[in-house]
Amino acid sequence: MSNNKREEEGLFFQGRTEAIFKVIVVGDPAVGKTSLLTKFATNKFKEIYLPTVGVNIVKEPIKLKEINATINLMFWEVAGQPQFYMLHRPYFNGADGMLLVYDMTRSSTFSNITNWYSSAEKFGLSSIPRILIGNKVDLKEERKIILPMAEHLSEKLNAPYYETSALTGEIVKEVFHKIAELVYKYKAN
Ligand SMILES: Nc1nc2c(ncn2[C@@H]2O[C@H](COP(=O)(O)OP(=O)(O)OP(=O)(O)O)[C@@H](O)[C@H]2O)c(=O)[nH]1
Ligand SMILES: [Mg+2]
Repeated sequence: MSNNKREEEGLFFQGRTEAIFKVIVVGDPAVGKTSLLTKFATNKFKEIYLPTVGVNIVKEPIKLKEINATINLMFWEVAGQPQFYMLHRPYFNGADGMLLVYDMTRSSTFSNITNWYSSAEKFGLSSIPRILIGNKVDLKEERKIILPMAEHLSEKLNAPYYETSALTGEIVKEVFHKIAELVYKYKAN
C-alpha cells in the first residue's frame, strides 16, 4: 500500500469516528436562529428574512481553550413556522444540547419559549444542557422584555441567559462556546 493511500484511509477512518454532538436551535419564526448560526459560522448578516424550510443544519468545530480540545457540534435549526411542527420529533431526537431563542422586541416569542421547552421535554430532553438567548439586543428602542423577566425564566428553565445580536455579533461567539462547554461536560459525565 502506498503512503498516500494509507494516509487517505487514515483520514477517512478518523473522519468516521470523530464524535459529533447534536445541538437543536429552537424558537418562534424570525427570532434570528438562522442569523445567529450564520454570524457564528461565516461572520455574515442578512437583513432579508428567508424562513427556514424544515431544518437548517450547520456543523462547526469549536475550540475549548480550558480543556485544550476541539468539540464538533452539529446545529439543527428547527424551522419556527407552524407548518413544520409535525417534523419536531425527528429533529429533536437524540439532541445533546439546546439553544432556546426569542426576539426581545416581540413578547409572544418570549412567552412561547416555555412551549418550545415543553416540546423538548415531551421528547425526553429535559436533562440536556440548554441556553436561553434573547436576540436583537441592538434594537434598544423596541425592546419589550426587561432583564429581570428574562432572568426569572432563565432560573426556571435552569438555562444560562445571554443577550445577543446577530447584526452586530455581540455575545454570539460566547454563546456558542458556552453550549460547547456545557455539552462537553454533560457528555463527559
Ligand atoms: N436588528 C436585528 N435583526 C435581526 C437579528 N437577528 C436576526 N434579525 C433579522 O430578523 C429576521 C429573521 O431572522 P432569521 O434568522 O431568518 O429568523 P429564524 O429564527 O431563523 O426564522 P425561521 O427560520 O422562520 O424560524 C431577518 O430579517 C434578520 O435580518 C438581530 O440580532 N438584530
Ligand atoms: Mg431560520
